[in-house]
Amino acid sequence: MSAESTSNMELFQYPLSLNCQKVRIALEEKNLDYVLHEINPLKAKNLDPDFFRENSSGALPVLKNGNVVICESLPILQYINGINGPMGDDKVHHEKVDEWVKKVDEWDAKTFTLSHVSEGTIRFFSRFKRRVVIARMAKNPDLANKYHNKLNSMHAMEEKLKSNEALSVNEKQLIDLLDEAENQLGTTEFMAGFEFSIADAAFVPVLARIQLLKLVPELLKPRPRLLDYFVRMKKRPSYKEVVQGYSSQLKQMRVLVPSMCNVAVRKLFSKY
Ligand SMILES: N[C@@H](CCC(=O)N[C@@H](CS)C(=O)NCC(=O)O)C(=O)O
Repeated sequence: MSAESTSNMELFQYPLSLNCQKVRIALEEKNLDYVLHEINPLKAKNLDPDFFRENSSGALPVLKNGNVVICESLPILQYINGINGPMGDDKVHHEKVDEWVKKVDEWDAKTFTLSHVSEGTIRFFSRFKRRVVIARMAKNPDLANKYHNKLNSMHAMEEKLKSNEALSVNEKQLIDLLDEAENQLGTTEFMAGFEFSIADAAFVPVLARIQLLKLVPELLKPRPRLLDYFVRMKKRPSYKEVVQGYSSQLKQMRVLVPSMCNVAVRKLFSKY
């Protein structure tokens, strides 16, 4: 049993982010209390100096619990799992949980998602974001190095999206994950045993992303056990709470359109 107090738990996240969904599903499944703070990366809120100072990759999610600050979804998932004992108790294979969450983490969800978004949309947001970083760099000389690194990583992502080789490695990694999951579901109901665990919390948003990108016929239909698993997962309150509101392109537009308008106006008036 962890003696960790969870009364001050705060999650900095963005609801459309796959990595944030993993962590939120784990929090919901564990029935933990937490306060949500929405940081919209499309509007470059993750680059605001106060947030960026504590998390210089600017990436979401970030979990705070008192003095504990954890960036990156994998260590956050592991931390949540440790609170009051791991999910699934003796009904899950804990080594398998560990292996699986790492394997899902190794697959770059951001690259996969962006490779299915139109070049025009990516250009619209990334040009804006670049200008925000440059403006912030000038206004916050103490963070100049960190903003400079962020510019480099944004550039690296743009290059990665142009590389057919990088994209096919990313796709192959996903196919391997799906094949392994299909195989696993031949012996257990969940990804690492007979109960829901963080292995499932990490994986369910991957399936939701496949659905969002309309790739079910290609990626899930040939894997019937996975399809059935996804139907079962969608019935869970955690899915309904965290993912359902953002599970179709139409639903996402409710969130994306206001962000696009905000960015368009700020570009028009050079408000970075
Ligand atoms: N490895 C990180 C990846 C986090 C990540 O890429 N987050 C995206 C959203 S899914 C993000 O914050 N993007 C905004 C940015 O990097 O500026 C994790 O697992 O937490």
